[in-house]
Amino acid sequence: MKIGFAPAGSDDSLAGSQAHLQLSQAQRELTVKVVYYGPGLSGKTTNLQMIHKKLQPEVRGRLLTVETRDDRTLFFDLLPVFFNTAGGYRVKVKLFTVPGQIIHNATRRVVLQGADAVAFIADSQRSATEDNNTYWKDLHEDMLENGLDPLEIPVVIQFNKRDLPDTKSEAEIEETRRRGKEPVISAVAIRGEGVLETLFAVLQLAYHQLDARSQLSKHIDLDERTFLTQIFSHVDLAGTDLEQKMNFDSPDVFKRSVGERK
Ligand SMILES: Nc1nc2c(ncn2[C@@H]2O[C@H](COP(=O)(O)OP(=O)(O)O)[C@@H](O)[C@H]2O)c(=O)[nH]1
Ligand SMILES: [Mg+2]
Repeated sequence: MKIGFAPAGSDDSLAGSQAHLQLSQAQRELTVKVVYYGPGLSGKTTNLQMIHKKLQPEVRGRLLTVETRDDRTLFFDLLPVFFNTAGGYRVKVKLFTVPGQIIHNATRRVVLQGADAVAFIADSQRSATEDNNTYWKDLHEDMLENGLDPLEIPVVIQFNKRDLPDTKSEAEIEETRRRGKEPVISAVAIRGEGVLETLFAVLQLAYHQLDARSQLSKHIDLDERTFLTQIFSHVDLAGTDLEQKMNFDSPDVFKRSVGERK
């Protein structure tokens, strides 16, 4: 399968040496790509479905998802999120999932192409430990295959399915958190728990990655706070930790808000 990610190597792209930087000055458009990666059935599609449900229609596109009869996603899912900056740039955040159930699948690899950040969705059940480890290894291999530097592309780890019996203990998850550099988030995606927290963490790291690469704050006057606020002011945050974290009281936050599509 071919997926048409336009390379940003054209003359009008800033710092366009990296093929996965999608900042076009001519089109005044920035594309941020986040990939939800992980073993089959870990809950990647469920994460995107929950995000879609909680996003206001004016910033979200259609969630494209293709499922087979046995309820496993056959192809990738795509959820586009849009907003416009005060400086007239259109920002597109594209959330992709990989098809997980086919080992060493070429499609899975292609979907990772051009990723700015990755949310690794692990299944907390003990029976899934081996699968998680295999896919964690595959993630790094797939990154290298796509010319992505695993040391550079930020990853957030979500331990999903915390509601099920015989899952990793909190102490074990804490141990993972302590040992690695990646943020680790516990989730029950079917209930929406931890889903927006994971999205927030991965978008924050995606911003850092893009800013380090192309100085977004300087070139398109898009700072981290505005980037995150533009998205999360259009998300139903009720009952999440993000309610406290995001402070939308400041009026200048809304001055920048355009929030309309096209
Ligand atoms: N118990 C439980 N089931 C979940 C959770 N998240 C997803 N599932 C279920 O796990 C199955 C696979 O989820 P899906 O999102 O399709 O996984 P994907 O293959 O990674 O896209 C589905 O039946 C989901 O309803 C969760 O937090 N708890
Ligand atoms: Mg799926």
